[in-house]
Amino acid sequence: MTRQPTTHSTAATGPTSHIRGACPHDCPDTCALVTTVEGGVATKVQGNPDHPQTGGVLCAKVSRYPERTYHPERLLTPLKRVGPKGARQFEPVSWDAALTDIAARLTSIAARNPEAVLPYSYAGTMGLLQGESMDRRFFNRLGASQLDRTICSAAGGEGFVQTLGGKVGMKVEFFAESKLIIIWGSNSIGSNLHFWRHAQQAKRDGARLVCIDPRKSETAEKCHEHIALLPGTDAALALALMHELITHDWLDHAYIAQHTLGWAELKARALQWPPERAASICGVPVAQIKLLAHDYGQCLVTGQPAAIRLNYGMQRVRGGGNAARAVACLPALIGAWRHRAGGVLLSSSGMFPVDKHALQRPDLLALHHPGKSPRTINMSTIGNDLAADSSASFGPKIEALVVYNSNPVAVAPESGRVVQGFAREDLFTVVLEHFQTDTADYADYILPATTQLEHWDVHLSYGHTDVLLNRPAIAPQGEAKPNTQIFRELAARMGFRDACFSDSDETLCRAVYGSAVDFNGLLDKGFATLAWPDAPFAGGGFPTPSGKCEFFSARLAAQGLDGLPDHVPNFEVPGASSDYPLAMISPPARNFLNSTFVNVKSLRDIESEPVLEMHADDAAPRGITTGAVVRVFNQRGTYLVKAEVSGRARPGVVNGLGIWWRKSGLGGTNVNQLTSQHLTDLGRGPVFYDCLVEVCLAPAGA
Ligand SMILES: Nc1nc2c(c(=O)[nH]1)N[C@H]1C(S)=C(S)[C@@H](COP(=O)(O)OP(=O)(O)OC[C@H]3O[C@@H](n4cnc5c(=O)[nH]c(N)nc54)[C@H](O)[C@@H]3O)O[C@H]1N2
Ligand SMILES: Nc1nc2c(c(=O)[nH]1)N[C@H]1C(S)=C(S)[C@@H](COP(=O)(O)OP(=O)(O)OC[C@H]3O[C@@H](n4cnc5c(=O)[nH]c(N)nc54)[C@H](O)[C@@H]3O)O[C@H]1N2
Ligand SMILES: [Mo]
Repeated sequence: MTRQPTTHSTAATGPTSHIRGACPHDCPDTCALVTTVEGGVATKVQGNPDHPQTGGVLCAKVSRYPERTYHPERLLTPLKRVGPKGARQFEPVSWDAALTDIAARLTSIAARNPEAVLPYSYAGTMGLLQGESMDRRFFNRLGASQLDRTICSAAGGEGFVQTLGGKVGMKVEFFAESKLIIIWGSNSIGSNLHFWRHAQQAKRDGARLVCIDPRKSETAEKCHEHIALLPGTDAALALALMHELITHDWLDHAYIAQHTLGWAELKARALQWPPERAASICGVPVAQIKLLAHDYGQCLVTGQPAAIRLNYGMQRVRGGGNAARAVACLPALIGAWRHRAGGVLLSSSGMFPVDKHALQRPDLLALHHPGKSPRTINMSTIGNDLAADSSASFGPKIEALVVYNSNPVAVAPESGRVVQGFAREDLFTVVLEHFQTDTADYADYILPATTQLEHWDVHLSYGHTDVLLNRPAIAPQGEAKPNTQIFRELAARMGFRDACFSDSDETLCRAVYGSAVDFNGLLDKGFATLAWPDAPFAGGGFPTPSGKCEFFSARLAAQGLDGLPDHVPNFEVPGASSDYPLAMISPPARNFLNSTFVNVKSLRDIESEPVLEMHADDAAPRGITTGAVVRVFNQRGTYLVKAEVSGRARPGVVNGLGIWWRKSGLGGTNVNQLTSQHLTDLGRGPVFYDCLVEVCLAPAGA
């Protein structure tokens, strides 16, 4: 936690101002920022002390914002490729030349079939303007392929939609009043710092904290109990907890009868999961499962609130959707929802009344391409999809990619395949970026984008219930432009005449929430709190079709899927006979945000270099010691990295902390060289943590 923001060294003179903004990063905390501007230069970025969710405190990463913004490697002009694909040979060109050529190329591809053009974006900025407005309008108007944005939260999100009816749950501030907090699949200290403050408050007031995570993370070591289960076994654990609640009758029968659906079926399923069965699958002691069930059940007996902070770490495996479903059922069993400090929170994003239609204008598609419904490409299988030829089932070969707010060459699974796709000489690739990322290396054109300090935006949060506004604090650096402006200008050059392409950023800001949020209040204060009830499901009222917590999902059953949650084993389950006996997970390094900040020196200095954490039991027989360069490999590829023999790893599981840029790795690859393009049981998400590998000492000089 950093209270003292770094000061940018540029000598600045002139008037000083303090500009209110919002952190743009893909993180549940969505902090309110105050940027100090001296003589036109941003010298400090601090947490807004007036915003209760931020409490004046930022993480180490975002307090380095000036360092990132004024980084000597910031892209400041449009660049055009002049060498072979991926050779990193570019020359500066004018905006006019770049946009004119890009428009001509896209127009000629779209004239044959607009679905040959694919946008590729994720949450490099979570801003609703810079990530979900003009860009979406542009591709809807063009009739381009749609992108299924699954890379992060699709499986868990779908699990919650099927069970609770949406990405809804407890208000984060009430965790401070809980008496039992289960932190499930999350390293909160690293990735959800402002939640951790509430957990600390609860701990001081006598709450018990339990962490469920294969890795002994910074968070796990500060909880009273750490359940270090094998990756992908969370549903088995949740079902065994249900088994114990049932057999001890730690059940809120009235809540179950009134506010749930499918109890008899769920009960029969859970009774197949005695703790002994789960313990052998999860690789944890039976006693630990019984103790957790006891603690959870006692909250019902004593009338104390029990809360679960689920995060996305546990859904990046084949059965991730089912696991999220199983966990989402637990609070109803003990009536935890009756308390405002009880229940579960995975994501609060479903609580925000964003007017997506006004922002994205899907009607442009119907207007300009009547009767057409473009195919959808899953961003998590981009490696395979870039290799696919035209066919009746796939549609046209992908001929053009427009990438923004994402770094797929580093973050998408099976990056060997992703690189092959991006290296296609016949693929026309445009990348909107701040930096020359691994993805930008493969571009035909790189267009310099503004950062959060340089543009307008409006935000939701997936960890709290406040809307935030971001005002620009400084002028755009070099010739950088906001994504909104780049798509506006591209639309004009493509001859798109629809009036919505002239909307200013301020008009877009007002459109995000329409009349649901008082925009003048937002301009005034920088944030606004949603009217979400304190104990939203105390009396039922879940946003499911039945209005109940759906243990049994008729919607899933109608798709031919299991209507009940179950343990779905990983695609890659470790076994003694396997060529690849170790499970690898790749959770984020604390001082990076996915692959963002990897090039910010002060943060990279803290992380030092890519490492693979290994338990001594796995390292010793392989002759591996801390600092040794090891080869991590499987049928998909090889990753060279330094080993760290560490108590953070459990036996049988290695932790390859991410997400480094490939070019900063020893052998020019990163962990995603090893991950697969398989998809989750629900939501079509990636399975980054469902991955077997072998590790050996690398030959000297490797
Ligand atoms: N500092 C930092 N903060 C971040 C991010 C970052 O990269 N760095 N990323 C942001 C993003 S994009 C997201 S989606 C959010 C969400 O955050 P998450 O993606 O949930 O990331 P973590 O909090 O690291 O939690 C993942 C935890 O799950 C554990 N885990 C792995 N496999 C399993 C499993 O099978 N079961 C269980 N129970 N646990 C498992 C990992 O060891 C890790 O500690 O965080 C955001 N915040
Ligand atoms: N092995 C492994 N892989 C993973 C994960 C994992 O845990 N393990 N986590 C996955 C998860 S949860 C996620 S969310 C994805 C994240 O993957 P991405 O969404 O691709 O996130 P980043 O790697 O942070 O890349 C975001 C890029 O957007 C750029 N950017 C930021 N703001 C702007 C802007 O305003 N305009 C433009 N044009 N560009 C901007 C940044 O410079 C950065 O390069 O990675 C996934 N990949
Ligand atoms: Mo994510």
